Amino acid sequence: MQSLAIALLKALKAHGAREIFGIPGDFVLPFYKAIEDSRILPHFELSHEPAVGFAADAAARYHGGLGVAVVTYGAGAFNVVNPVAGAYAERSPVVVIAGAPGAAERASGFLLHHQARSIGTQLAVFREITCDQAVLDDPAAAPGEIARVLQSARERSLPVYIEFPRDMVSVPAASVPVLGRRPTDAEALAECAGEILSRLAAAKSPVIIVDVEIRRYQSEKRVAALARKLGIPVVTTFMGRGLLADAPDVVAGTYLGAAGDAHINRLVESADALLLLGVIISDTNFALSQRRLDPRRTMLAIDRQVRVGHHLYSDMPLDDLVDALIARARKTKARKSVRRPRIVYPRGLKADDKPIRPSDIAGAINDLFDRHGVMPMTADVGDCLFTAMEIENSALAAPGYYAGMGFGVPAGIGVAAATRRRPLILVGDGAFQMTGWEIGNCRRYGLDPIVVLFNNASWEMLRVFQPESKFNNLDDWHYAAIAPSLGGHGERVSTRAELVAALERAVKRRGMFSLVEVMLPRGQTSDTLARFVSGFKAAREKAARMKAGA
Ligand code: S1T
Ligand code: MG
Repeated sequence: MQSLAIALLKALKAHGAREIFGIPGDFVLPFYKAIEDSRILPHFELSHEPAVGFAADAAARYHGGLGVAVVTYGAGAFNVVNPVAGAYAERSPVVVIAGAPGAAERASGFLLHHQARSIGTQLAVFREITCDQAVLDDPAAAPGEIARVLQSARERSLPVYIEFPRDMVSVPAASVPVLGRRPTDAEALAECAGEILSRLAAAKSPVIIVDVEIRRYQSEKRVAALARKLGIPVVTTFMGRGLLADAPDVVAGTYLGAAGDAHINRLVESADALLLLGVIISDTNFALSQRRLDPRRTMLAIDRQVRVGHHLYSDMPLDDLVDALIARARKTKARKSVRRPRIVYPRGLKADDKPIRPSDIAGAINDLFDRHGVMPMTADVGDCLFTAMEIENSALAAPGYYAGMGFGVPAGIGVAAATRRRPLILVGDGAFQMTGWEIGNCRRYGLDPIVVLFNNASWEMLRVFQPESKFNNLDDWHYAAIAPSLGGHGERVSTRAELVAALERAVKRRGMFSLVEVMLPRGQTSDTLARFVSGFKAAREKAARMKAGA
């Protein structure tokens, strides 16, 4: 009979895991040995557990399966808390498998190394940032526990936690069943779809807004088909940027409220019916709206619930809902009143000796993609994420809602390892100082991402909100000069001509990572971030005036 470790690995694969990211430790060494010896899933070790979490998260976002992070007890597991919290916030199904002490150690009477307050503290912490948990301390129950937890990860598209005591790894275990999808109530589904369609049919200028869940439930193509059939334009949220990249005919752009394109703003805020599919109602998505979301004109499907006006339908999977809408929708010509605006992205960057502005980077990348094809992208928090809004709508993984720094480079490694495609990574110098060094792991896995590092020697996003603070001044670490010792190629650029040439050389250079370090002046931001900041400041002043006038 197989060991519990093998049963778990086979179950991960059967539920959609394609690879494992991890860092072993003594409490997880026996399981890690099974990972390496069994070769059931490819595995990639990184240098610090935050990167393990970010890589697993990004892999899941790109391949649509489960991300897997394997860490040791305590010191390793607590290191992965922040990326898992971000995965929870942004609905990415990461399976955390953490080693733990065995039964005999727990009964030893010792305080165990890596233990925090108590041996159970680790489970208590992960209960807060995962939707389901299992402790594999009973060989008979373990297969059923694993099946339940992995189904939760798939159904909810949220992280889950599996604690694997090291004395259980080799115990004989039955296979883990794959629990079938729970059926959706057909009558409720029909009623819900019918109500949504009648509201859309009665509207003069409806709009569909999409966000991350349409990717998490592999529904992008179906949403595009629905939009075409209904003749309704689609916009993405800030967080949903990059969705429907293969359906440019239906996507009008990204809704950024006051910070975004005026056409898109008008399209959304003048709409008399909004269908929000998989949309996280967060401040980063809607704080700059100039017209609050009105429940009477809004229909929201997220986290297996659908709210239509004041009606609530529960246990309604997004993919089933979209299928039901497509099946019942009557083909409708695009409503004349909704002119689908086209956003003009910066292109044709002049390769001259002018200094580089952040928005020039977007123009250079749009030109690069036009010449050599679009690359999957990851972005970190900082102005690089706002600059990404100026790059043609292409696949992007970025912490647009949770906004935790450090995501960009490890996520790019995760995407490269998971998809064997070559990602373009956008990262600021502050974020690179956190996890950018993981780029040194590319050589051993034969990965060759392109990294565009926005070096303004500054925490510029903080400076725009608090310009008087000196602590935003970072030192210049000369990142390009370090690249060769990490196994890659680095090039520092200061003019637009140098930027264009360096990107061209990078795209032609294969077999090692290419780091293009773009020197930017402090105090300068992308056009999009500048609009975001003025939008936030105006909203804050308006709130202060209302409070004063109250
Ligand atoms: N720590 C972590 C893990 N995530 C964060 N988001 C922050 C701190 C706060 C924070 C920002 S933006 C920012 C910090 C420190 C500076 C980013 O600097 P850099 O990467 O160089 O990018 P840029 O210079 O383009 O701003 C957000 C507001 O919370
Ligand atoms: Mg910076």
